[in-house]
Amino acid sequence: YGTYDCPSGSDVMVHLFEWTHASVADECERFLSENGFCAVQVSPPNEHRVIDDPWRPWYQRYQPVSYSMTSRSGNELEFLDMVNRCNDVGVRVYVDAVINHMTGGGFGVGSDGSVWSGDGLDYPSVPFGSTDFNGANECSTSSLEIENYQDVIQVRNCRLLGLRDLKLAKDYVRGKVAEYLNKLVGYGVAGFRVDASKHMWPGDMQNIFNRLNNLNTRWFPSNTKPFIYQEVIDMGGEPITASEYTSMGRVTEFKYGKNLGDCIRKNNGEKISYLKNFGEGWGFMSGVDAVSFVDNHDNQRGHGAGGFGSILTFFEDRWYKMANAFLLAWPYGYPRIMSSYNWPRNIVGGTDQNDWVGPPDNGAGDTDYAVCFNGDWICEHRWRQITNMVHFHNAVINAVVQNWWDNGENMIAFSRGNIGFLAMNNENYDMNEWLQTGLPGGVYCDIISGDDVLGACTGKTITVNANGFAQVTISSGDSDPMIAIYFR
Ligand code: AAO
Repeated sequence: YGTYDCPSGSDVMVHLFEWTHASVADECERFLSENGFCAVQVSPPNEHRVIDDPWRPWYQRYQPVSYSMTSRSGNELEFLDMVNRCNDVGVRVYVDAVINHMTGGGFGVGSDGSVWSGDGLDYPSVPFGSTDFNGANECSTSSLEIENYQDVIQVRNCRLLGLRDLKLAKDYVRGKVAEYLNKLVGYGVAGFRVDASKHMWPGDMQNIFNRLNNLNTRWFPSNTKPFIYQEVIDMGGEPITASEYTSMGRVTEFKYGKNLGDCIRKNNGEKISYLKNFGEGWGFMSGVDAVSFVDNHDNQRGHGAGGFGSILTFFEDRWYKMANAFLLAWPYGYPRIMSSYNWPRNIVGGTDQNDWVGPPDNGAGDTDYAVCFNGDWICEHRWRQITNMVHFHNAVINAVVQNWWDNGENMIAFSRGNIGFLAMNNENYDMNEWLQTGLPGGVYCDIISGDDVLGACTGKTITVNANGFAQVTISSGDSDPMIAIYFR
């Protein structure tokens, strides 16, 4: 576990949050495969609660009802079709696996027609019954809720946000979870984002992972285990740490987006020149263990960790492009690009009043939504500056950082060996520097301001002399105050 093997020249994943299976399949064929994406993370595909109040929030999909396969994104056949089509064009599918818990309280009928009762701890379609959940014997709080993140037993045996906490110590429960994951592996799924991993005992998770089958040999080499990355929010200050999980797979590094956001926003005197040793030098987990990202589906709306004052999202598009350019140019972690839908964000007293709003059209019966740039779907992964940096990332993958330069404040530049060069100006005055790019002499196309279409550059050009030097000018008024060039 914890290894991943992308098709060569593709080394980035994208989270197509709340896209339908049909739209993901189309996107694999028409865009992701062409643009160097290794994998797509899809929303939980299993049966989930259907919530009326508020109306069909995105988060209903984090309340499993069963492991049958009709969700807001589509049905089982559509899921299979997506996995087949993405795999056929070399794009891996990673499933967001919600295995720590089932629904919150209440009762109802799920997205695939199954009855459920959180009140009665009854999920007959699995089936899970009351003895399959942690209760007063395992969890000491009278509410059965996690009340104190300093208490490891609470965090893992009590309920997260009221969500009925599966007794993963039990063989039967482990077996049902493994059966679900193996069904997906059989379909051709290549890996899992494991939701709420902090709330599961590493030993329980290891037991389940040990039961996982090898990947489907129609697309993958024999004896290849699923790629695992675990959602653990470790900002420091809690007894549960990311390091408890790294032996089983990668772990989400939430410090990355918070600290990068702080530097770009210049919070508390932070500067982008401090990014010189971004990563382990900042106390992050080792890059080979990490999934790195600017924002995720939680913290872009104030859930999870990070905070609106730090995390950058598409709502602040200029800064956001700078952050993603850095993410993709800098060697740390397995980068994940967020791809969002729009919603009427309305922050009052630190809380987004509309943090619940689900995807446009509620996905109801929809097969072909997720049309980029129609105002509803943001498709950050298709923004030129981001897509082109995915190509840059793949081109420089094996090259080390060299030729770091900064002005001590908010101008930086660095090369990746003799393959790629990035410069960024986050000052409110122009940058005009004679810099070593590391690159062979020639005329290069800046892939931030334009595209290199069949050798014809639609953006700025940068001339590198025979010694690798170039005059780098970036106006502080540029809509994207950076340049990126690489050798092809
Ligand atoms: C919904 C309703 C609830 C209701 C529940 C049940 O909103 O009111 O009780 O249904 O009916 C998502 C939504 C939830 C939603 C849930 C189920 O976000 O709002 O609940 O679906 O529909 C913790 C977990 C982490 C989790 C995160 C949201 O550790 O795993 O909370 N993320 C995942 C998913 C997420 C999903 C779930 C889990 C559940 O990505 O989408 O929830 O499946 C501290 C802790 C963190 C903790 C945060 C938030 O963080 O360290 O572990 O995350 O608190 O509670 C600073 C600190 C940082 C701290 C943070 C916040 O940044 O540095 O450490 O402040 O205090």
